Amino acid sequence: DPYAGDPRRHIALKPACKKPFNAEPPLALLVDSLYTPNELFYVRNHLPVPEVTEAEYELEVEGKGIKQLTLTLKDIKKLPKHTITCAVQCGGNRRSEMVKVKPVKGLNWGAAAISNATWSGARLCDVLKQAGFDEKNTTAKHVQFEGLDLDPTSHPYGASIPLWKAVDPRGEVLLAYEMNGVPIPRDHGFPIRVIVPGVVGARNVKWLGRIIVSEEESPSHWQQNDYKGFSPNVDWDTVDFSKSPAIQEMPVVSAICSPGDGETVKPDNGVVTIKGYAYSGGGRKIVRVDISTDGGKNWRAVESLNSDIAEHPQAWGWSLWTADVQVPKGAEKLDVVVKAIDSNYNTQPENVEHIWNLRGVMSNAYHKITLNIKA
Ligand code: MTE
Ligand code: MO
Repeated sequence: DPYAGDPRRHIALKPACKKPFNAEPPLALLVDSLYTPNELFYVRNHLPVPEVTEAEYELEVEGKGIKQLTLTLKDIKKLPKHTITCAVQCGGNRRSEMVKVKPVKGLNWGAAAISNATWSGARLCDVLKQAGFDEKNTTAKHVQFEGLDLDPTSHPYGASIPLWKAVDPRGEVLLAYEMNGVPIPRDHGFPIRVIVPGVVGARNVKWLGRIIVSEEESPSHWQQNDYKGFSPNVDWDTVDFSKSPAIQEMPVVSAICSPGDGETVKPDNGVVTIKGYAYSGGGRKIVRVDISTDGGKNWRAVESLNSDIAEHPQAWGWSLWTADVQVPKGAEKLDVVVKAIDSNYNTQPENVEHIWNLRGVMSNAYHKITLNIKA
């Protein structure tokens, strides 16, 4: 069993798949803290977790216009240490809502394939500088990452990001060795993972083994033939993956986490408290979350919106929000709807039908739940 060496996991993580291990925490636990505890952070592995020791760990750095480097963990820790708050979200978060429209290929994620943490490590731009990288002097356009996790044909997990994101210090791409102040747990990339702030989870390569500066995007399956969007009518007979760009920055999204869909709640003095998260890619800050309790006829902004202090265009973390909603006298149910607005004034699409795609990615329609009211 190639998965026999996988780490133990918290019992609260609900697996969507056990081998490879993929799991999300219960939605209600997500809103308990701005920084998701490491043991509850969602896990998305495509392959067995590699066994890497601190002493043996090596990172290869190579490619267009740079000198080849081999770095140990010690070498990486000698570079200036940088800490950021950053959410990581799977491209398939909230996929299960798309599945209700029409089947899609992919893990049946609920709305908790996203979590938020602080990450510390060396900046990728500092590592590239150490390798003699000079932007004026190169035809490179991408930076590729390879994991130390291998598929059955010995190909590593891989992804790439545009060169500008990698070399701009304000892009804050990290080779992270700490998550919420402790060494990164095995499931999340021990001892080094790339954190690409504002960019889809898939490019945040765990167990980083190699960095390649190149003219081409990563040739990996996950860059080329996965994690791309399509029109609702494109099916598996007509799809051409070469025609769509790979997802990088994610669109604005929000979700109601507590209470859960279909729950029966007892108002306290006629009030029910509703909590959730909101997030946007590309460092766009959440500026407002709108809530409706009558299925979208009337809206108001939630009164409490919390995030770390980072501002657009470096707001890499998520926001948690709380709304105290008044339950009309005699109401038996509430149709709660939320949508978030980011600092570019982008908002979410109303209907999931209109954004359905065969891989079930970027499922960011208005989030809707129904609550039953106990008199
Ligand atoms: N990196 C490696 N090496 N192998 C993987 O399977 N999965 C990616 C990304 N990095 C993956 C990886 C995907 S699709 C996501 S959504 C995130 O890691 C999940 O990160 P997490 O498990 O820390 O939440
Ligand atoms: Mo993912």
